[in-house]
Amino acid sequence: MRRFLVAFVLAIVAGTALWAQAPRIGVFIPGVREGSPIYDTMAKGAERLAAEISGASIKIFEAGFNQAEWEEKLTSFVASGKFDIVITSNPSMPELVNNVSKSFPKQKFICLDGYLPGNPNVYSALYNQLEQGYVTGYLAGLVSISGMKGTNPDKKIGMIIGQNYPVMDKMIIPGFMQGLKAADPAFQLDIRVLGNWYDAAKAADLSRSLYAAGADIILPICGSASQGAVKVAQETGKYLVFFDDNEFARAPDNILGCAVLHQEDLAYRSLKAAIEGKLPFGKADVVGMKEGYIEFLNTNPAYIKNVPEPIRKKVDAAIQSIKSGQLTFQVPSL
Ligand code: RBF
Repeated sequence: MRRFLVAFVLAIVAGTALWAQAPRIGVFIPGVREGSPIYDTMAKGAERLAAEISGASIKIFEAGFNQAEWEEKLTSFVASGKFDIVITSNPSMPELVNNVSKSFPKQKFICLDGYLPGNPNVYSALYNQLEQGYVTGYLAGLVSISGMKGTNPDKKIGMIIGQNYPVMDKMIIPGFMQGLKAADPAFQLDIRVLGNWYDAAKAADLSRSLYAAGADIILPICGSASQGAVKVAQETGKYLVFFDDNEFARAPDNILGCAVLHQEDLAYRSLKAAIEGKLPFGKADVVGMKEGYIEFLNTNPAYIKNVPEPIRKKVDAAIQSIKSGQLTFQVPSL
């Protein structure tokens, strides 16, 4: 009887786990890990989990900046048959994952920073970047009109983006714009498109031209090219706000605020759930401030030093109304 019970319990445990053997995790980076925190943190989350499971293996593959090659590279990655689960990230990946999934119907995927409901082999999670944009824009607008050192009377804020894509055009930019307008409806957003995610020299040129045109604060969303924006902000005594990661250390006097994505935790938790047989494949989640996956770093010492208290209080109030559900942002169809 006892032996039967043990066997029964073991069978249940094995049945709930997705795989009988130690998990083999594949991390597909559509770009380069270095200099892009959104990819680096995904890889870190996967590494953290793999380190906790005895026998687990992990391979991190960087597909590089040529987007035309990604689908073929993802196909080879999957065709190797070496992975129980493949995790990737960015809003263009769901479509590629969906295509590759048709040829490899046994392969499970996790797609972060993307939205794809309905494929039974894919779990995806999209950040509500309307919220992230709103808080960052609100801060930028309030500082820009504050008259503090480094600002000017022009109601103009700059943005440098790697490229246009639906999440950028329908969520990040509109959210940021809405935040700016909440500070003052007269604000204008001057957006420059870099055309890639690595050219720091060109990002520096675009920053100089934005500051010269009257922007006092820039939001760079351009991967490792943001190094150029950091350099110019420091040279000119102007400001930056950041997405994705805690970037204060890169320019503690020039970075006003960081609205981070907890991508490491999302990668760790979704992989862990997949391995335990608990991840709802086929589902697409939307996560934001309430769920704890978007956070504005309002207690960072650099933020407290750089931003006057009355502005911080207004920003805190905005964060509170988002977290309490008083201020909501409907995710558009992408
Ligand atoms: N963000 C990066 O930081 N580095 C990249 O190399 C990068 N490449 C991207 C490529 C494509 C096709 C798309 C759609 C987005 C890319 N992003 C990249 C942006 C990223 O997904 C995210 O929107 C921003 O980091 C803002 O959170």
